[in-house]
Amino acid sequence: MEIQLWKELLDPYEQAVSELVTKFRNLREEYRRKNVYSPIESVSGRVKTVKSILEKMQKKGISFEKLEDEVEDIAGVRIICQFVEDINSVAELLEKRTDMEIRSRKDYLANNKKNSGYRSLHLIIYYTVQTIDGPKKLQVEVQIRTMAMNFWATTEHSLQYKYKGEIPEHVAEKLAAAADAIEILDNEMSTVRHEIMNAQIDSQFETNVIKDILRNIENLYRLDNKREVVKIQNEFYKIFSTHNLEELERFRKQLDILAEGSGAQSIEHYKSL
Ligand code: 0O2
Repeated sequence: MEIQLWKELLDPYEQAVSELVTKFRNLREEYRRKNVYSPIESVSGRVKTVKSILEKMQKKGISFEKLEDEVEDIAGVRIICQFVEDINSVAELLEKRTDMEIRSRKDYLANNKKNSGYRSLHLIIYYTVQTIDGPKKLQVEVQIRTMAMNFWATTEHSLQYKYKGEIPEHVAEKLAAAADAIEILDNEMSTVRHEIMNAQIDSQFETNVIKDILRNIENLYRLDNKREVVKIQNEFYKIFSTHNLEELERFRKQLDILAEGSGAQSIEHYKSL
């Protein structure tokens, strides 16, 4: 048998995880910039440890020749959502992308939760990384779940480790009860989903409006009568303290017109070129 070069094998998977985490985080930022609710709350990723790969190969009787085909989660990316409904939205987003292809889907949601109580949606995707030796097509497991599901899975995973996969009956019962409670919690949260979504969109909108106002004030300060700009800034602080979003938006529009008239916006434009 030839020597297994683990680093060489795993490096492209590290690259895939790093690229995918960045891409999914960028999606979340794009939603936020556009004041649209993001179904993605947070993203993380990991490459399976050699110990964990070897254990899986042993458990499932997988040979080294079949390792990359049959261990589907050498690279893993986890997308956390706020609400159960967001999970399918994220899956649809992935289905539409041209830089990945969904190979298979494991739905452990709703009525399909595992006996342990585990709930999550897994998409096994093909993703190609460009290496100095050319393109390499890899499998990546994308786990999509809510924050509550993630809390349960992370805790249960630690217990699996502690008890080496043999969780005692009385602990397993507690975990099963906690899994049921988490399902109820997720369903309860779904009933106030629209209210929470609207509150978050408003908050993000306010953040973006304030960012615009401060950028314009800074640009005007570089160009205009400094005393006038200090007055504008004071006016902004006054409106800000009222927490009136409509007033803040009106102020932003006025400042936009002023900044455009004095060429302050173009400073930003040239700076970004
Ligand atoms: P790690 O440390 O995350 O890499 P199986 O044969 O059931 O073990 P299979 O067929 O390879 O798993 O695929 P499956 O069911 O999609 O599981 C892959 C991963 O999903 C697991 O990886 C876990 O991360 C997660 N998972 C699946 N079932 C459970 C569960 O009951 N509890 C928790 N906490 N996580 C689960 P690994 O290799 O187990 O671990």
